[in-house]
Amino acid sequence: MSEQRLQLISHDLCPYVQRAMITLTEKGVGHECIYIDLANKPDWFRAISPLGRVPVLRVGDAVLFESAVICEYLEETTPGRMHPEDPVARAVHRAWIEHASATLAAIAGLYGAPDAEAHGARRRTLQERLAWLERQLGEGPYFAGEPFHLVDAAWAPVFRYLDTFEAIGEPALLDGLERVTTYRRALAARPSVRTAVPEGYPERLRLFLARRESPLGALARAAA
Ligand SMILES: N[C@@H](CCC(=O)N[C@@H](CS)C(=O)NCC(=O)O)C(=O)O
Repeated sequence: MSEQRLQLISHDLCPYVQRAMITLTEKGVGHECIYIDLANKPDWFRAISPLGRVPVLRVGDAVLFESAVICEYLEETTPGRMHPEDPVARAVHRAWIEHASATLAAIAGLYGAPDAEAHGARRRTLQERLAWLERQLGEGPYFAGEPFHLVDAAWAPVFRYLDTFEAIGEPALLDGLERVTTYRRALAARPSVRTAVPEGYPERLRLFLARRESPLGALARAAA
């Protein structure tokens, strides 16, 4: 167990921060959480963050950045395995964490789509990513059955976006994807997932979307 003081530098809407939060909660690791405004990054943050992005985990004097690196560090240094023992299975999980990141990029593409045509094309890209997940998933409830793994912490924030998209009127994205639908439900019920975002998250996300000049932005404004 790490003896050093852990400080997580966060942003209230960041899906990559959620991965670290979920991992910290699953492993019961004490930490301090500091939220920053990414539109107005504090000088102290610029001074320690080479990429200027959250999450950052401070471990004593060391600065860790990139959510995958942070989660792997926590995996290695704290009790409770969240990666499979088998090296091939572990590599498969890491690959699907990458796919979750590509899916988050597709989500950002969707809410940033400048017009209806781009919106349609980007919806299809996102649905293709999710269809790949459908083919990969087993009986559930999680990615690899009953145990909750790091790969599950990586996918949970994907579905949190879909909750808000659907609440503001975007048509469902998971039609016909039964395993993904079951997975989404199981993740939403997990306590570590529920507590990975601050109070008022759905409305904060709606306001973030409402500032986008995009079809999803228009839906978010209309849902006020
Ligand atoms: N690959 C990174 C992505 C992190 C990321 O994109 N963070 C965003 C917020 S969700 C950020 O800090 N953006 C600020 C910026 O790029 O200036 C990770 O996995 O940690």
